[in-house]
Amino acid sequence: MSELTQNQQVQLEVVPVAGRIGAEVKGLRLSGDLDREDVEAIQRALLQHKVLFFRGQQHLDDEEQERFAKLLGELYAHPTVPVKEGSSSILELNSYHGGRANSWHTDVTFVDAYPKASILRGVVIPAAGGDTVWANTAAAYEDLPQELRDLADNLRAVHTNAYDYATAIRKEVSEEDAKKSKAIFESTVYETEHPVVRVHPETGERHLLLGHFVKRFVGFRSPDSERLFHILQEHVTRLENTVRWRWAEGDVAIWDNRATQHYAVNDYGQQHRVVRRVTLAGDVPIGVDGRSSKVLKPEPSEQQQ
Ligand SMILES: O=C(O)CCC(=O)C(=O)O
Ligand SMILES: [Fe+2]
Repeated sequence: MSELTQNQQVQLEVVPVAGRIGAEVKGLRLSGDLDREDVEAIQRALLQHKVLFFRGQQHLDDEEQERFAKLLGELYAHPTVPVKEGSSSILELNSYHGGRANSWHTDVTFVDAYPKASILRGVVIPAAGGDTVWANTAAAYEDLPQELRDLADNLRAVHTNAYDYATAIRKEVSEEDAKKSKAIFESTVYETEHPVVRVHPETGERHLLLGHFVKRFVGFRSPDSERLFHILQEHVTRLENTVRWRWAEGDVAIWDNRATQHYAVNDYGQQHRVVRRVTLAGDVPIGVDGRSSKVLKPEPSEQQQ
């Protein structure tokens, strides 16, 4: 280790998992005590690969996960879903309580400064199933024909947490639990207008900013909005742009939430699955034309109450 820390830049062992997104980082024990050089190396690898995977981090508990996360940024608590008891920012997704995120999304895009990254730890993992898939939203933009890129560059979309709930009904979750989760998730309704193409504040890459919180495109009738949404969103989720992770307990995944969407595959029936997430504060997106995102709801007067 001493040899490594003398180098200006620590070289991590980073092994790509798929062709366009995702890499496994080997031989690193995550903790709140990592050297600055290791933290910087993680940050560089994250910008390059967009999702990083770390096996064998069983030594982490909630507190140590938060301590590690703080090395990468400022902790961010979800605007409506309460944090896990006894923690300052852990969000638990438990399959016994309806925590099944099987729909493509970028986290919390219904607010303006949505999180820049999430750090997810596998706590209880089914023997088979329950993988998570991530998609590279810069590769999706690059894949578009020039004419569609030009169209997307000029589009703005309204994102909300009060989205079409019918599409999210899951047969493993009782109607009562589903209603309860929905009431909590939407306890304050947020709406934010974002550029459809976000310029990444660190890499300068252009990314499609879509996912399931999108309600409509500004200036479009809803049938046109829906059709156009599917055309663009399908470019994001093309298998060529994705990486799929087979979890083991103790694995940690970190994703750049400005550069990806993700989907938790709901193929494990009644089995137990628990993952815990810590999220890092992000900044307000800027589009290709230099315009920022804009909050529509809650209106400024409501926010003060
Ligand atoms: O359950 C998972 O694997 C991912 C859930 C999710 O969407 C998240 O943690 O943000
Ligand atoms: Fe998510």
